[in-house]
Amino acid sequence: MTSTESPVRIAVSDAPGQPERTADLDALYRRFEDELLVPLWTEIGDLMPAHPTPAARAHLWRWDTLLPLAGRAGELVPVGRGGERRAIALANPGLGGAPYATPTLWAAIQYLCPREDAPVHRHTQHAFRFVVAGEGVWTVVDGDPVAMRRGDFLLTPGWRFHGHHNVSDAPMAWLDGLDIPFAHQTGSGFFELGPDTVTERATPARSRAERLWAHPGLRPVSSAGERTGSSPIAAYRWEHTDQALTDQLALEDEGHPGVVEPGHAAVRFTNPTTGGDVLPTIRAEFHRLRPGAATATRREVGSSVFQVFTGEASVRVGDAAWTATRGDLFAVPSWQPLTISTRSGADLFRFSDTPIFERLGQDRVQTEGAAR
Ligand code: GTQ
Ligand code: FE2
Repeated sequence: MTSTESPVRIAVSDAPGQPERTADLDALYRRFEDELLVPLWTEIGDLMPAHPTPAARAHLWRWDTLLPLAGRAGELVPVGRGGERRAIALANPGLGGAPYATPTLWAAIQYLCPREDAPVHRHTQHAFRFVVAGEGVWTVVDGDPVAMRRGDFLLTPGWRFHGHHNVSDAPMAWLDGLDIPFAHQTGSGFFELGPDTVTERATPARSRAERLWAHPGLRPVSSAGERTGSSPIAAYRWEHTDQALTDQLALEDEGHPGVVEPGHAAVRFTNPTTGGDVLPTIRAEFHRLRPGAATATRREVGSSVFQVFTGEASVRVGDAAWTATRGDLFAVPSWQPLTISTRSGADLFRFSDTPIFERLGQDRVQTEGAAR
């Protein structure tokens, strides 16, 4: 479109302090457009709202819908070089069809057929896997095979070579979480193929990373496997997560502190070298609500994705409300008030981009209208 036919996109606002619309003013605004310039005074309400008004929307994806579609992809679409992974991403309805669960977070269901391999590659984007059901796949991270089983939370920090192989006779599906949208929107990602030769075929119950790093309150005196920014623990096993949550609720029964709020136990997966988050860009937590419990209504800066692990949860995010059951995933945009309650009791896995905002000093949390 040439400058002569382009309409003046800039609306002259009725706001106090704005000049009358005149031919001179229109000409000025047209010149701004020609020169790819935008004055702040016409945009400020949108650009700098009083509080976050994210484009992303609260949305629920049902596991009962996702799993059969992933299985159908398993029948029709091979896994190999090029496509790399049979991963199907959640696309937030507010983000224009991009494969972004939120502006920063990728969430996908990945599916491997029996005896299938996903080839080795590496990327600077940080990744984790969470297993809502099934077993039989080993993810091999820098040559270290890591078993994936129900309830496990597994890490593939950025720039580690990784491939997956299913050694069993059953297909397996799991949740992938990565900071792909953050890397894509900021133009900060790198990617490299690994060797085409198939990876390590061993299937140990515990990875070398766990044997070195996953002992409560203990770390090796050597720095083997230690990296800045990411946890060296390759897998956080369900038995430990489950026990921590069970213990929190038992302590509550005995009148001792530890739960987040009545009937709500929660743990955060941490980097044992720092006590901080497992990945530079991603926080991961596990929440357990007793039957009949409800969370306070909370909003916070940054976005998150939840997956129900067990039970049935009534979820309210802003104006949206759903009943979510096992495997269901939902996105919570920045600053949207979130409340979760349950009649049956529920376990929920959660991940978020909070570390980004904490690092930048932009984190805020508000519970029941009271800033903390
Ligand atoms: O398993 O390596 O969902 O590289 C997206 C990108 C999974 C993986 C995804 C990936 C992977
Ligand atoms: Fe990958």
